[in-house]
Amino acid sequence: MTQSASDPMSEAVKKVLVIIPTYNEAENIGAVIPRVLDVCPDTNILVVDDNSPDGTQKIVESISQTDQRVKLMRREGKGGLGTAYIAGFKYAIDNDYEYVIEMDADLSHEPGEIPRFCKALTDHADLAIGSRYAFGVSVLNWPMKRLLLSYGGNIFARVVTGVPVNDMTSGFKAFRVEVLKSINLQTIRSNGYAFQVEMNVRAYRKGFKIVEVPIVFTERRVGTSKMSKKIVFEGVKIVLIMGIGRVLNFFGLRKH
Ligand SMILES: Nc1nc2c(ncn2[C@@H]2O[C@H](COP(=O)(O)OP(=O)(O)OP(=O)(O)O)[C@@H](O)[C@H]2O)c(=O)[nH]1
Ligand SMILES: [Mg+2]
Repeated sequence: MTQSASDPMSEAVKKVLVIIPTYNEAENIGAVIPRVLDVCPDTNILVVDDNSPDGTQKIVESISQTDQRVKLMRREGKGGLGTAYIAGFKYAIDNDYEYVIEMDADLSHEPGEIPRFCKALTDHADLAIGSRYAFGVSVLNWPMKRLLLSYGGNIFARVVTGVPVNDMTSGFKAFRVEVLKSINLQTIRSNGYAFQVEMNVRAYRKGFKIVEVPIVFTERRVGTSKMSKKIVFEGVKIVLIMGIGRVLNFFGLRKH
């Protein structure tokens, strides 16, 4: 039997890497890894840890010793989400992975959604974004203040950058590796939420096909948030810079 491009079985032949950045996720990482591997036994997982003081690395190390699908990248100190992902993307490119999934460690992202992301890529998307705002709002247990910040920030990012995506800041998404290869990762400016926006803008401006896959996002139950005012300010600044770039492009004053 031949397999068509949209045949879910053909996903099995794709080399998939799930990248999970961690900082102090000892309470979550031991639960999330087996759940991902349960749903997607053929994937590999790369945990990029920034020398978490709570012993996250020890847990990952002990899993990786008995399961070759699990890999640990150790970084010297807290360098931010963006640089952690860029290190993971380089690993994916160097090791010939074809699909690269971004996912948080805190169980806000349901591993059961990963096959839908892979299917979206197999069905010709280049970037599949797990969207909390595709149909109204699908976020559980967030305080109203946090929801308004995220929802408002997404409208701001969408309007200013002109990228037609409802959830620009989602950290649950899947790339074809060609997208990552085509973006000059060294020139990515942002490190917090803006990192997600910047990757989307770069992919969109290069003409890659972006689709949103509706997801339900659940607030973390354990561990602490790394969200800060600094991350929010960085987001506003980077979005405005990208908006200026858009205007310059429109008037032909800058090449991308
Ligand atoms: N390697 C690395 N991972 C990080 C860093 N900051 C955050 N992370 C991880 O990135 C993922 C997302 O961070 P969260 O703190 O959950 O941020 P968030 O999801 O935006 O916010 P909350 O869920 O509300 O806490 C988690 O897996 C974190 O452990 C960092 O500086 N380095
Ligand atoms: Mg989180």
